[in-house]
Amino acid sequence: MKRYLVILIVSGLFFLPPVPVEAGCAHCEQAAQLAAAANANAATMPEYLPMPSPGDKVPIENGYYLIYGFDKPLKMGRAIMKVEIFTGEGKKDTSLQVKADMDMPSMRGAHATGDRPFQLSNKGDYLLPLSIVMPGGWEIKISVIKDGKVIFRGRYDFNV
Ligand SMILES: [Cu+2]
Repeated sequence: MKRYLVILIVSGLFFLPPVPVEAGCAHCEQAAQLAAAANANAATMPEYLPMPSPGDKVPIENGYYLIYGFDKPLKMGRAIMKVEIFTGEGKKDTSLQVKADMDMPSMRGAHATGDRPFQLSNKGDYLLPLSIVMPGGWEIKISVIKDGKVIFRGRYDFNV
């Protein structure tokens, strides 16, 4: 009789409802996953160093440099960005590819253009039309590509 009692009590323990361990925290889990993904992205994201002012020489590599500028002061509306690339001897190199990605850091993604290629002009300038649709802080991130490899990354931040 006593033995049955013990068995009853012990087996009863197994039927206790399990303690709800962090039940209903699917949301926390999702937030943690998103944060982890963002951090992983940031870690693999290439760095764009701030460039000297428009009109100044920006060193690239092996003596190469670029000079960038705009067809007019940047304000709301359209403008054309110009990039010239020079060899160490000061000759224009028109064999490269230049791309730019533009966005407003304060509302990242809202006006992001993605990487867009500059077009080479007759004068050997790399040109890209820009569209500034909102007052505030903007960034332009440019990449110079040689034989399919990025050899330079730089950024220009401005306010309108
Ligand atoms: Cu905006």
